[in-house]
Amino acid sequence: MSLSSMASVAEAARDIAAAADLPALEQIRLHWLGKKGILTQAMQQLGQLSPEARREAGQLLNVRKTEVQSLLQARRTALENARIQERMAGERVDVTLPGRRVALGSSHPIRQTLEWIEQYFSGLGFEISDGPEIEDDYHNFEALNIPEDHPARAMHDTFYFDQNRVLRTHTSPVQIRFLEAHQPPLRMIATGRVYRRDSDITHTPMFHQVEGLLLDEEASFADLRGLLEDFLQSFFARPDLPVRFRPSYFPFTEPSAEVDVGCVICGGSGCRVCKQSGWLEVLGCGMVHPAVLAGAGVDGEVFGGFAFGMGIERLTMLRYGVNDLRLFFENDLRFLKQFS
Ligand code: 2U9
Repeated sequence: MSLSSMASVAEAARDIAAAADLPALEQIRLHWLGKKGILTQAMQQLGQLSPEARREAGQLLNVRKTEVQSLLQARRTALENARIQERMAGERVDVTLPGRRVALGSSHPIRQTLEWIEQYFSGLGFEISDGPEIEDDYHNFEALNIPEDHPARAMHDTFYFDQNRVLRTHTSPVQIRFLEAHQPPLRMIATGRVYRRDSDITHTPMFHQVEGLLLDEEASFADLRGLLEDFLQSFFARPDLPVRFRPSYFPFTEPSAEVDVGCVICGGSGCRVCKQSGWLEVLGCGMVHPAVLAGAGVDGEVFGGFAFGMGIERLTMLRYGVNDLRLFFENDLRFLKQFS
C-alpha cells in the first residue's frame, strides 16, 4: 500500500460517526489502528521511502493517528453516555404512581365468633383450654357419665378408629383433662372442632363447639342463668333479648336445661327459621352431675357447679343472618369478604 492511497481522516471520521454501538466502534478502531490497521500498515511502509519523504510522511501519519484516536475517544464517550441514559430511562421510578394494594385476608366468621366468645369469658376470669381431637373412650364418654348403651356411643353417631379411639364428639373431654390437672375452684372454657357422623342440610361431620365449666363452693343454677342470659344478650347485642330455660336431659348434668332466645330473625313474631315458634334453641347447660364430679376426684360435698355447651356454626348463622350452613365450608371469597 502506498501512502498516497492511504485513506483520509475524513473517511475514518465518517466510519466512527456511523458506529452504532461500542462493539462496532471497536471494529472501526481495529480497522484503522489495529495491528493490521490501515494507519499501522502505512507506518510500517515508511521505511521504503527516502529519508526526506519518510520524515514528512511520518509527521503526517502521526497527526492523522492522533486525530483518529481522539475521534474514537469522543465517540466512545458519547456511546457510553447514551447507554447510561438509556438504562436510567428504563429504571426510572415514577414516585407519583399510586402504591400497589396488598390483598389483606380476614378471619373466618366461625373464627370471629370463637374469638368473641373467648374474649367474653376471659373477661369473667374463665381460662381457655384445649385438648386432642382424637380421644379415648374414657375421656369422651365414660368420665362424662355416658353409659355403654347410650345412643351417642353408637357407630352411626361417632367416628371410631378402633374400640378405644374416637374423633371427639364434643369438647367435654377437654374439661375432664382440665379437672385432672387443676383443683377447684375453677372456671374454664374449651373451644374447638368436634366430629359426628351426621351430614345433611343442617349438620356437617365436623363443627365447632364452646363449652364452659365452673366449679366453686357456692355456684347455683341462678348463677348459671344470670351468666348465660348476659352472655346471649351481649352476643346478639340486644340487652332486652328474651332468654328462657327449658328442662332437658344430658348424662353429664343434673338438672339440665336447653336455652332459647327470642327469635333474632323475626323478633319473636314467627318465621321459617324459628318454625313459627318465636324461639330459637342456642345452648345446653346444667349443674355438673355428681357422678362426673366423683369420677374426676372432686369432692361433691364441697364443690359443685355448672357447665354449658354451644354449637358455633349455629350461633354464627343466627348472629349474621346466614341461612345456609354450607357457606362456612365452601371458602367462597364473595361470602367470606363480607366478614372482613
Ligand atoms: C363436664 C361436665 C359437664 C357440657 C354441656 C351441653 C350441656 C350441651 C350441646 C349444645 C349444642 C352440644 O353443640 S351442641 O350439640 N351441649 O347441650 N354441654 S352441658 O357439660 C359438661 C361438660 C364437661 C366435665
